[in-house]
Amino acid sequence: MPTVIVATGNPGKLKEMQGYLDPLGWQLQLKPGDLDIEETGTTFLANARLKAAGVAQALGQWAIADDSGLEVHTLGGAPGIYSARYADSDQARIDRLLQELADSGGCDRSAQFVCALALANPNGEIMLETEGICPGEILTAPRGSGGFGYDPIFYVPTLNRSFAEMSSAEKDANSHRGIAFSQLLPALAKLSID
Ligand code: ITT
Repeated sequence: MPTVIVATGNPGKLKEMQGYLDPLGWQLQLKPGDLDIEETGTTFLANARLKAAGVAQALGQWAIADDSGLEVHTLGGAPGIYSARYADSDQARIDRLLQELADSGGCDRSAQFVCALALANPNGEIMLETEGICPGEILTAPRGSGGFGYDPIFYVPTLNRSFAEMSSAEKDANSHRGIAFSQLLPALAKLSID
C-alpha cells in the first residue's frame, strides 16, 4: 500500500484531509512534529508547494500539503496567507479579525476561504496542485461549535449557516478544502504511487 505523508501540523486540517484521502486506500502518515517548513511564499499555492516539497524531500516519501486561509474583502484580503500567524490562538485570531472589521467601519463583510493543495514525489517535485475557493461573509459574533479555526465566524449565505454550524459532511461538500479535493481526487486516484 502506498505511503503518503500528510504535511500538516494543524489537527483540524489533518482530520479533514484524512477524510478526503481515505477512499484512495493509501497508508497516510502524519509528518513528524519537529519537521517544520518555513512558509516564505507570497501565495497559498507557493506555500503549499514549499510544504509538500520540503516534507517529501526531507523524508524521501510522497507528501501532500494544504495551505489555506481567509481573505476579507474590506481588509484588502487580510489575513490571507497570514491567517495562521494573525494571533496566537484560534480565539485570539477570531477576536482580532472581528475587531479589525469593526474598526474599518464599513458594512461590507464579504470574504472567501482559499485552499491550495500540492502533492510532491519523494524527490520533492510537485506532481499535482489545485486551489479551491468558498465565498461567504464574516459574522459579527461566533456561531456554532463544530470545525476549527475561523469556522464560527464564516457564514455561507446559500446554506444559511456558519462553517461551525454545519455537519462535517456539509462542510466537506461546500468548503474551500472540499472543492480543492474534489478537483484533485480524480488525478490522485490515477497516480501510481508505490
Ligand atoms: P500547516 O501549515 O502545518 O498545515 P497551519 O495551521 O499553519 O498548518 P496554514 O499556514 O495553511 O496552516 O494556515 C491556515 C490558517 O487558516 C489557520 O489559522 C487555520 O485555522 C485557518 N483555516 C484554514 N482552513 C480553515 C477552515 O476550513 N476552517 C477554519 N479555519 C481555517
